[in-house]
Amino acid sequence: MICVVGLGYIGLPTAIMLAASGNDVVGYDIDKDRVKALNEKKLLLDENEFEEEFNLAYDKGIKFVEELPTTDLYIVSVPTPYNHESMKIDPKILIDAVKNVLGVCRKNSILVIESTISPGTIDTYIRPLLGNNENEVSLVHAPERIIPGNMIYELKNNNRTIGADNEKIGEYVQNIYSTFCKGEIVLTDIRTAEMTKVIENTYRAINIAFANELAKLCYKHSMNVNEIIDICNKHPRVNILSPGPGVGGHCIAVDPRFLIGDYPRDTDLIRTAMEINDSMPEFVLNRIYKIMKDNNIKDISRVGLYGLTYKENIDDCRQSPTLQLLEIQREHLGEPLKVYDPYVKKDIVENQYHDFDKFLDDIDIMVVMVNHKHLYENLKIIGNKIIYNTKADFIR
Ligand code: SAJ
Repeated sequence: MICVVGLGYIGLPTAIMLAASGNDVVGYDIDKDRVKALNEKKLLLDENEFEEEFNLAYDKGIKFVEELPTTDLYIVSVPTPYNHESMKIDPKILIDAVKNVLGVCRKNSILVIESTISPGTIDTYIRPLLGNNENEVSLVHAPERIIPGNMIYELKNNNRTIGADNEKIGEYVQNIYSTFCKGEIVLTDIRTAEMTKVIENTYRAINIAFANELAKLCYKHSMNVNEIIDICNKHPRVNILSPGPGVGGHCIAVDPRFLIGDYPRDTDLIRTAMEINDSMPEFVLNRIYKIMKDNNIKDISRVGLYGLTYKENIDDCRQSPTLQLLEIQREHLGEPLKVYDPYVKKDIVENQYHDFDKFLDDIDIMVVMVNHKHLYENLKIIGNKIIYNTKADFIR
């Protein structure tokens, strides 16, 4: 029986896919409300194909429990935040989860860590928990690559990496994942697996930073950055990403900082890239002030931010550029801007609207922070608002 520890953005779909593919799965989470909701068949995740897989997993007998069960295979997928000062991983949640597993697991158990962890985390923080390892527990690192908004498809089709201390254990875990993953599952050592995951996201962060620096340069010198990028990308070996109002989420915004924290003297490019991405919310705020001045609008409460999530067509707001911008505005003692996001049903900031019409009535300038499909489905009601689209870099 496989126990998936942590039923969040990654653990829950992973548990569902394992069960839907015929594995005997028990899902455990420290949040008893979450476990209760899952036992009441509440989906908790709004992703394509998730409902079908969830129902199939249910039919095949997946269980959700409030007490950590005794078994011999655990997949741990819990948050691994970073410490803002040291820029190093904060492994506390992961350490607590592993300690709980070690308190109940059988002899010769396998403990797979899916959480994104900085290189050396398992050696530094997890291996010492095994002590002299009389229980002969095997550690494995199996980072995931799924992208919110396309999780089920990517869980089935993405290539994966399994880091293990020996080939036999690696092959065993590879076979488990291959029950639902049709991509190539590469076996390597644990430290290499830790490194590859963080480097993949760092590669993306650097490329986003390049697009963002181009956006700032083109704005300053009155050129159209999106037209330039579109033309450049017609080159067979050029693929410039899209500029935006900043970088959110708990991955691209976080993982590169693990490398900066661990290798401060060897990560100049990475540090500069993160500084560029981190500078974008303030860049947007300054452009808002300029637009207000150009249109003789003195009242900041006439400005509304469309989009609170960290990217399109999902409900995840973690570290979103809008939250970063509102924080800057707060630090400058500025009045909080109005905000509307069709995907965010709960109040998470001041001045948050849940009615698009009312939001539009109360503003003169709409700043598009996230290009949700909802926006393009409702263009007709926007009327003659001044629009600053931070992702398409146009102002109307
Ligand atoms: N963004 C841009 N411009 C772009 C692409 C993204 O500004 O061209 C912004 C987005 O708006 C968002 C942020 O970057 O605020 C991150 O979005 P994302 O779609 O790039 O990434 P995530 O965080 O949703 O998912 C990433 C993926 N990693 C890579 O693509 C290398 C995913 O495969 C990982 O599984 C995930 O991180 C993770 O959990 O590590």
